[in-house]
Amino acid sequence: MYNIVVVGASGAVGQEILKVLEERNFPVGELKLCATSRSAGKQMVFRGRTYTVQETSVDSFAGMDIALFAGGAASKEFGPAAVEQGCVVIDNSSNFRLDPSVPLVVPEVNPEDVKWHQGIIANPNCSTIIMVVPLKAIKDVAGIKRVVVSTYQAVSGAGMEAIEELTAQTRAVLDGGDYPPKVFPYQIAFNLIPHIDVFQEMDYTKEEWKMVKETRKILHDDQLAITATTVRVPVYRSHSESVNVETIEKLTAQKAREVLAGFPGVVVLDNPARKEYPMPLFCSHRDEVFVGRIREDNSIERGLNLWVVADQLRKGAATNAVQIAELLIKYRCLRGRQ
Ligand code: 2RA
Repeated sequence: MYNIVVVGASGAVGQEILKVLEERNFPVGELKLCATSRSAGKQMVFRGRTYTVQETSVDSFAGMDIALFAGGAASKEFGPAAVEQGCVVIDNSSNFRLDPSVPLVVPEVNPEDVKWHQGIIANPNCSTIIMVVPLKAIKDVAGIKRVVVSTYQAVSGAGMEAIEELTAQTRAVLDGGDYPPKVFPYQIAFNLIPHIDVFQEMDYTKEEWKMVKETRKILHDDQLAITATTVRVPVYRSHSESVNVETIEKLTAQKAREVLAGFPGVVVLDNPARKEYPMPLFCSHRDEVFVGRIREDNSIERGLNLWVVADQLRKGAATNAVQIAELLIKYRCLRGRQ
């Protein structure tokens, strides 16, 4: 059994981490739930037992094996203390993702990278995870020259308050009223916002650069040509992505379907005649990445179009983090016990 601390336990991702640990029957010994002072005192249930959320401090990690950080600034503040006290940190924030001494891991794609961790392993951004799983399947058989991706990201990617904002705003608009945006820069109800996170170089957003830089690191290909446009949509849960892939070798749509269907963690849902394709409503609360609308690109010789959907709170965050924890056990690379 392994002692686990979840930091940010009461947030959207933290709650999902607890569910995933329970569902996957993770061998949890002692469990500690931590968060900011705002959420301290809150009660949460795990395997039928009630736990009280404690305020995270540098002393939260003694005797623990794995610290799962759900996101935000906490890993910057407490990650080093957790490592010092013998934990392996699995961090869902962007704080360490591009640090060359920190592995960035998607278990179906680069599991072996877990082995060279020095105390911290980063969980990639949700939209990156969802895309790299099918990309890896294609890369293995045909190589990849270039990727063009556009995302349709659910509001829950921006946290609990964003979910509430969509609900309250939709009601207000339907009732002819007004609900000024707090989380998003504009009204999200009945709208799309092509702006996730802050604007950075070349007028791309940070979310768009994450998809570029993290994908190159996970696929071990610094030269990969990849460009992204990320968009927030008024959907509660599950991110969707239109992915155009230019391959090095020709890959027919039929062969791509077979390759994707045989890849771990992927479900192919692709039957136009029967109106079968992935949609957020039907892919939520699942751990797989769903791929459909698989077509040969009509405009180039070796290209494919894919429509990819996955629950970004599960595979895009909590499930991926718990899978990394499972790899730590499988590869015997926890720090306190070998
Ligand atoms: C979002 N990618 O959907 C972010 C969450 N990590 O806003």
